[in-house]
Amino acid sequence: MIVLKWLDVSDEVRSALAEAKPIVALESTLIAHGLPWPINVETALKAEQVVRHEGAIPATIAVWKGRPLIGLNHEQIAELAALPGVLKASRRDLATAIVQKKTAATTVAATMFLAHAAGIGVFATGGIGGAHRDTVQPFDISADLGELARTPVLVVCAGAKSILDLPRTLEILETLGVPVVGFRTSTLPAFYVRDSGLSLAVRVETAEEAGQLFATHRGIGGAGMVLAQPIVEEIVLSAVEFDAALARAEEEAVARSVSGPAVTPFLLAHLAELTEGKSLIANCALIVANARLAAKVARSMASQLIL
Ligand code: PSU
Ligand code: MN
Repeated sequence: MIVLKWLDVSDEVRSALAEAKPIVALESTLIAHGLPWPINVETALKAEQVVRHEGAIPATIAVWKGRPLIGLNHEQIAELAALPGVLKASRRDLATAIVQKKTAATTVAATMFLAHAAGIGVFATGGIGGAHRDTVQPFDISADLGELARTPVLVVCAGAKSILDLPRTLEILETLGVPVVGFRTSTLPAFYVRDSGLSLAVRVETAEEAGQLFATHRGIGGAGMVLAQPIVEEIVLSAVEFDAALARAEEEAVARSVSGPAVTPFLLAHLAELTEGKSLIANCALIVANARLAAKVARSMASQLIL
């Protein structure tokens, strides 16, 4: 393994890397900004637990007091979850967090970047960022998309929230050469909602197939790939219920001129209020389910020698 001077790797993750054990990276923006306390810490620990249960090693990633850290311990996760005003670091913010010795939660983009720097190829989250709707945030396109175009990490998620402009997000991913693979679905899942109605070019039925596809994409010089798994049926929000809540949250965001990295956390917090917590239950369940699937894919990749 390459040991980088600017990157700390926990002992457990370090030995898992050395022994080529399956590892799943987990992000921290959803802990610090995506979910409220204490649901955030419970969800983060549950995600780690299911990864272990599937026989892989979890590596929750953040910047800890100015040091990018691969593999936060439970105390650090709990501290991050309760810390007010944590920086939300995308890729552009990592150097700032290091220089200013800040503790920062990492987005999908920053987590992919750090996971790859440490030698980890599989990553689970709730939803990726994307292109925001023109009515709310024109020109706001998440750095997650650009990172997927250049960093060879598999991102297991429940698609993206329909707070985003999903058709545009999917088009951008296509332009950037990022495969978006449906896990037992032929359409893009939309986070709380199982089906966005947008067709995907490829679907797989098993974790092994997903692992083989990603290994091949990477092996031929491709970069990131999205594996999108729909939320389980029992806790899905109805599209009508969700759309109404979203419309109100968006109006609020426009009225208060919320912009930049604050947009997603603002919309999420308002959705939770407007759906009386239902969006939160759904959010946690899908994060845990994605962690489980990512662990299965990581395990299958560790046991196969593809390309
Ligand atoms: N989508 C969610 N919940 C989240 C995020 C996205 O449903 O918490 C977080 C992820 O960390 C993602 C980031 O990478 O928001 C995207 O932020 P931005 O649009 O500012 O790039
Ligand atoms: Mn943005």
